[in-house]
Amino acid sequence: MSLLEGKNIVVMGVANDRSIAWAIAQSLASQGAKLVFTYENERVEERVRKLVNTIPDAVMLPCNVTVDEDIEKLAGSLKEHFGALHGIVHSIAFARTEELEGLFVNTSRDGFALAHDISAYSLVAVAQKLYPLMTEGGSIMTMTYLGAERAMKNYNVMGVAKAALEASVRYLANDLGQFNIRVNAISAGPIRTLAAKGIKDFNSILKTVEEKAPLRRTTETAEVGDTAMFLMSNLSRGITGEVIYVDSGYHIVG
Ligand code: 0WD
Repeated sequence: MSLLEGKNIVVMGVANDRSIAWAIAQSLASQGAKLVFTYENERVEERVRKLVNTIPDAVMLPCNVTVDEDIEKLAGSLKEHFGALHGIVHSIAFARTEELEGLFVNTSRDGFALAHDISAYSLVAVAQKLYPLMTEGGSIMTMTYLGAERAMKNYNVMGVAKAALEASVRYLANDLGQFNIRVNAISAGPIRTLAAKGIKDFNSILKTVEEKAPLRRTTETAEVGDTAMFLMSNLSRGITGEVIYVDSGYHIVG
């Protein structure tokens, strides 16, 4: 039995084959979901195309989440392509490298705004424009990190943006529940991806997890992928407004 047979899902945030969104896509495809991928711009287009071509019937559409018209166009294209939409995977974040080291107190006004726009508001913008396509109910998920709840070294403005993202998940869940649309986040342990390259001392963060996490190992993208698949499926039908940890249990001890 395929858990996602007949489900149409848009996956946002594949930058390369290490992206968490790519592992999520693999899990979703393995359960029979029909996928549309969005990519930020021409810079990543060819790299993403090579990946997307390995998934039968998958389609690619451009969408920079800071541009409202891009999201509106995406809504139109998804309606044409799918008719009804059942799932949204939001796996997007950005902050300037110089704001991801040193003291949080030095965060600039525009750096703060940029990080919040791309990493938190974009979920609201995407949900706003796409939920009308979820006429048969749906599941929306995003990616967060423990730095939303704790002051963690170097995570800085991204931690504050993730706190806004997690609060947005709760408000969106409360708004959209009446349409049988669920909204959740996965809080992943640290994983070496392009985005993680921006975080200073990332190696020592990984080492601490290996030493202290109950499972004594770091998180693999496939583990996040399988939890995302659960969240997109009917198995999670009673769960909304939740943050689910896929972090080898680190948050209970760290
Ligand atoms: O340790 C980690 N890697 C963790 C990541 C632990 C816990 C959570 N996360 C989160 C990230 O904060 C992010 O929300 O998971 C999500 C995915 O991150 P990732 O897979 O680690 O990173 P990456 O492969 O870089 O994907 C993020 C992508 C961007 O990549 P680059 O590196 O090119 O900025 O988000 C996309 C872009 O593809 N992105 C955008 N997409 C559309 N419009 C935009 C934008 N304006 N900006 C960034």
